[in-house]
Formats: sequence, structure tokens, C-alpha cells
Amino acid sequence: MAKNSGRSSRKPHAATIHDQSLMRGHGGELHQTAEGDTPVLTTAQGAPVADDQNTLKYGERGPSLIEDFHFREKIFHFDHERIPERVVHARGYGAHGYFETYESLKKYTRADIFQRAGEKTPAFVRFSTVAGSKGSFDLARDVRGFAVKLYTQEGNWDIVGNNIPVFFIQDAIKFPDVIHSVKPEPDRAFPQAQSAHDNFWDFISLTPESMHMIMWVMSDRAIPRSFRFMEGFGVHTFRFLNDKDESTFVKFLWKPKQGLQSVVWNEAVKINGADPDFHRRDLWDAIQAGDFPEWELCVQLFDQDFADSFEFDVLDPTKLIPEELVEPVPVGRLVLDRMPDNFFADTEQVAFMTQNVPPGIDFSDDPLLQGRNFSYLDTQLKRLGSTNFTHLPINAPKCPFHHFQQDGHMAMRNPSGRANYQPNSWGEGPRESPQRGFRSFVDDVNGPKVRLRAESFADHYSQARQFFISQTVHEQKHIVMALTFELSKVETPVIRERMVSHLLNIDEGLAESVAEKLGMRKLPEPAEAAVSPRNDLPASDALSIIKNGPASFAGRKVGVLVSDGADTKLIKGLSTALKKEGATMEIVAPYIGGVETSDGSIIEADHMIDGGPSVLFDAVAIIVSEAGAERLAGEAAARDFVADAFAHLKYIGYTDAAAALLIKAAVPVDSGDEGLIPLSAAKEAAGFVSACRKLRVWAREEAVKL
Ligand code: HDE
Repeated sequence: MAKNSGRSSRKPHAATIHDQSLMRGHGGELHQTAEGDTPVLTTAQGAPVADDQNTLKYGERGPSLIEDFHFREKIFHFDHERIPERVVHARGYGAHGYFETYESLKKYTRADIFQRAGEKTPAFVRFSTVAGSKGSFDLARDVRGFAVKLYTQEGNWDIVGNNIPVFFIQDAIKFPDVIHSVKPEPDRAFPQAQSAHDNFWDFISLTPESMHMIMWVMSDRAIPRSFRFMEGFGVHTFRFLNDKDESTFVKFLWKPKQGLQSVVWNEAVKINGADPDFHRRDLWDAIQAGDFPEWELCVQLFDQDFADSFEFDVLDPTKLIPEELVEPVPVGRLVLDRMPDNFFADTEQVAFMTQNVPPGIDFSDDPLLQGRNFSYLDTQLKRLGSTNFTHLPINAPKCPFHHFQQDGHMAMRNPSGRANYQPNSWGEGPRESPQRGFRSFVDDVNGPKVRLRAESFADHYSQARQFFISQTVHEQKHIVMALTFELSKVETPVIRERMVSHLLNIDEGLAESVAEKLGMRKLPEPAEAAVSPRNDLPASDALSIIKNGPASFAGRKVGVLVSDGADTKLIKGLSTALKKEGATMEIVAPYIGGVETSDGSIIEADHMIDGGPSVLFDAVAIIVSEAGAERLAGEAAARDFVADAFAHLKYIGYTDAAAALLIKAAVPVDSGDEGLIPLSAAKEAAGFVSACRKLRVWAREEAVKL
């Protein structure tokens, strides 16, 4: 029997090895070779490569040869491209920028960054979701990470914060539990990037200290419209230390100059399908367009007397200090003005660590912060693979630094000279400086060694209630709906009941609404509380998003649905009015090739209708001809565009002809709804844009049963 190597039955290819098409892949396409200014492709060792399309083979049809060092190096490197994703905050997006100090804070802190008014300090910020994996979608209901690295002249200072000022737990030892509970359940490996499942609510309902945080996470804070439109919080109490080592307690808050804005839940669900990268794209687009987002760093400063008299423990990370009680003072601004050239190099490899504080900033004894100070260094070794992760440009300080740490994997900055220790007799190397160096606050600490939760941490409901009563009725309703949605995904009735028993301690009306919407026939008893919840804390306007919206429509985007024959002047008028406002528009058309408008000009589209649903925009305008309206009324995607914009409470500008489409989409054009704005002439465009400043027509909410 003839040996069948798989070759003998085929005729050899007529081409020789020198045939261009054979060398350069099938289809006969000619790949560019290095000529002129094009650099020569090399291996990582620098050897020029002649053929990057074909492996080295024995004969035309193989087998392949292990000798092919270029192939082996290329595949070896590819196989190792991934590093472990962050165990939390895996999905993130970062940008470079700077921090500008307003005034000297010398009186409170000797931190170099706060000494000189007008000084600019380079910064890198990474925003993130917490629970989802690296490839998950942006609009998950989740906390957002807001981590800022400030490359100060006296070392890197990381404020590793969130967009919510409190946390789920009071003690770091509980962190693995809360995170395990929210991550996909270990047997079935779902749901991804969701808190709406039994494990999460089981843990939460057994953890009363999480109730304040739960109110925030069930509010619209957990579905921000953009990273640009959310606040950031350092959460814990820190210390400022001045030249005399005098301490002032401080909490850090980032306030967006763009104002606060969130999406509505039904919108979030649809955005995740239409554009899973919605938040990334938003930041990228804004920065590339030169519309640089800005935040003010505010500090809440207080002394020991305030801490002693405050009704909650300032070391308890499940509590905030109301802004009405301690006013946040702006001390500088953060501007993000440059995207990384390479996502992996900066955003993936950046290593934030709570323990990165320069002289003049110190920790408090918050037990969550103390635990974090261990975790962040530890996790970098796992993720970045070497103790030398500080050698990576994104993590290296931008000020002079000198130490005797040496060797290890991937050591890129190696000491020169003989002395790698101190003291030494060679007169070489750095020495410590008691004057300039980092000094901890000299605190009086005494007491028994115990595993205890302080009594002063025991009130789990009062600030949760304060948060709830500080919301507008619309926001309160969203909290009810979010809780109902989440608990409706919980399959175990007793967990649902346990949650309602906690809600009863927060606000009876809230508990009753959720119970009713869950179809619960009988209200459970209120949960047993360690201390009686207070209902005398005043409402705080700072806690509402709607009360802290923008004054203008700047930074927002209108989706303009057009058809052939659309009014050219109106489209141009709208574009001009939006530019003036600092806002943008995108054209949505039946074909990506665009439309021929009333004066015969061609306007190219940014999206075809399916690719540009109205959930991607803050407001919409429907500028179509009569024939266009008729045609679009027959298309589900066009009807959805309009119907969703209406249901999501958006401002809708529309031409006379567009009314036919609106009616087909069941939009009540004659209802007197203030958000339905006729646009018959270009001069009305400016009026439409100023109406859009309110962002949503909240009065419509009752009618659409959002
Ligand atoms: Fe984190 N957290 N965390 N966290 N955290 C991490 O560090 C941890 C907590 C926050 O964009 C990890 O480099 C513990 C509070 C942000 O790279 C890890 C505890 C707040 C980021 C870690 C907390 C945060 C992280 C995972 C409880 C808001 C993303 C990867 C004691 C104030 C930073 C990494 C980035 C990341 C531990 C609680 C914010 C494992 C143990 C509270 C924004 O070290």
C-alpha cells in the first residue's frame, strides 16, 4: 500500500517559490515591502524579516519547521499578550491631563502639589466599572471607579476613588465576600456585570451595613450618561499634615464642571446592545474634539472637635459628611486633554495604590482604607508580574527618585556605582531626610488587641434614609424601580423579603412601593436594627443628580434623523446653534451614504438608522420631507428611534412633515408636551437647543410609565 502523506494525490502548484502571490498570501494581493521611508520589519531581536506571510516549511505544503525562529517568536509573544485582568474594576478607560492648584494650602498641608497657586501637575485618570470583566459593557448598573494619579514633585499621589461617596462594607476583611457575591455565580458562571441575582442580594440582605451604599447603587448614579458627567469621591477620611505636623481631617470630592447627568434604565439596557463602548467612545470623542472635561477638586476640612461631635464616625466608610454641614472648598481643577497613544501601555498597566501619598497627606484609621493599603501593592505583582512595575512609564514618578531597590524581573532602571546599600563609606547614594521625608501623624493609639466593630459604626439606616429623602420624586421612583427590577431577578423569595425588611427601616413608602411592585402579599417585619434608625436627618440637595444638572447643553449630542429632501437650512441652522452651545450633532439616515437635501446637496450620515438608535443621543431632531416621513414610518428602526426618544423623556425637535412619523410611533404630538418642539424654520433651532438644556422632560415620566 502506498504511503499517503496527503501530498502525492495532488499536483504540485504550478507557481514557483518566487511567485509573488504565493509568497504574499492568497488572492494575489501585493503586500507593501519596505521601500523608501517604510521601516523594515524585524524580529524582537532586531533581525530583518524577509517573509512575514508564510512559515518556513519543508516543501511547498509542509510540514513546518521548528527552525523558523521568526514564526516561533511571533506566536510566543502573541500567546502571552494577555495579563490577568484586575480582579475588580477590570473594565476601564483612562486619559492623561493635568491638575492645576488654585491657591496655596500651606496652612493645612505641606503636600508639594498644594504649595503654589497656578502650578500644573501631570495627571492620569482611569474610570471603570467594578463587577464586569474587561470585555463587559459600559452601561452596567454598577459603581464607577474614579482613580486619579497625580505625578507630584514629591512622589505620586493616587486618589483611588469611586463615583459614590460611601462603600458597601466597613471592614476590608469583607471585601472578597462582597465582590464574590456580585461576580458571576461560580457554578454557572453568570450573570456577567450584573448585580441582579441571588448571590448578590443574599449577601446584601445579610449585611445591613451595605444599606446606604445600596441606595446609591439603586439610584441613577450607577448608570451615568458619561464619565464626564459624574462626581468622584475619595470616600475615606484622610489627613492633611502641615509643616508643624498639625493634622486636619480631609475628604476629597471631584465635581464635574459639565454638571451631573445619568441615563434611564430602559435606555441603559438598550445602549449596551447598541454601543457597549458608549462611555469609552464618549470620552475619546470629547477629548479628540478638544472638548476637554474638567473637574474641580474640593476638600471637606474638619478637625477633631467636629469629628467628635458629628453624629457618625468619620472613620466609617459607609457614611458621608453632608455638604451642608462641611462645605466642600474647591482647591484646584483637573483637566483631561490627551488620550493614551496605546491603551495597554497606560490604561491597562497603570497601577493605582491607595498607599501612594506624598508628604503632607496621611491616612486615617478607617479600617477599609487600612486594608486597601495592603491590597493595592499586592495586586500589582499578580497583574503586572514584577516588583519592577514602577519602572513602566505610566507608573514611574516624574520627579527625581533614588533608592537601593534592585534587580528582579524586567529591571529597566538599574543603579550605577558600587554602593547599593546605606550607610556606606563610599559617599555614594541617597540618604533619608527627616525634614523633607514622609512623616506619619503621631497618633495616640492604645487599647486591647481585638476583632470588633466599633459601636460608633452601628447605625446602618439613617444616612440611607437621608439619601432617599434628598432625591426628587423622579429619582425616588427610579430607586423603587431599580430595586424592583433587581429583586425580581432574585429567585429565592426569602431574600426578597429580607431586603424589604431592611427597606422598612429606611423609608416605609419605599418599602411598600417595592413590595407592591414585587407582588408581595404581606409586608415582612422591619429588620432588627443594632441602633434605632433616625428620621430627623435633613435632606441634602447635593445628593440629587437632577438638582445638580448642567446650566447648558454643552458637551451633549443631538441625533438628527434625516431623509432625502430634508430642509438644508434647518439642518445647517441646528448645527450652528449646537456649535454655539458647545454641543454636537450626528446625522442618522436610511443609508450611510447620506441623503440629498432640499437644495440638492449631499449630507453624509454618521449612522444608518439601525446603527444610530436614539439612545445614543441626549436629544433628537427629526428633519425629514413628507415622502421621507412616509417611508420612515414603515421602518421599525425609525419608529423605535422616535418612540424611544419620547419614552426616555428626551427633547424632540421635528418638522411639520415629521409629524406623520411621530404619530406612527405613537408619540402624542398634540398633547402639549413641552419637549415636543416644532422646527419649521432655521431660526427655531436656537430655541430648541436652549430647551434641551434641561436634558429631560421629567413631567412626561408619568405618562410614559418609564
Ligand atoms: Fe479597590 N481595588 N478595593 N476600592 N479599587 C482595586 O487594585 C480593594 C475600594 C477602586 O483603575 C484593585 O489595581 C479592597 C473602595 C478603584 O486601576 C484591588 C477594598 C474604593 C480601583 C482593590 C477596596 C475602591 C480599585 C484591583 C476594600 C473607592 C481601580 C486592581 C478594603 C474609594 C483602579 C487594582 C484602576 C481596584 C482592592 C475597596 C476603588 C484588588 C481590598 C472603597 C477605582 O487592589
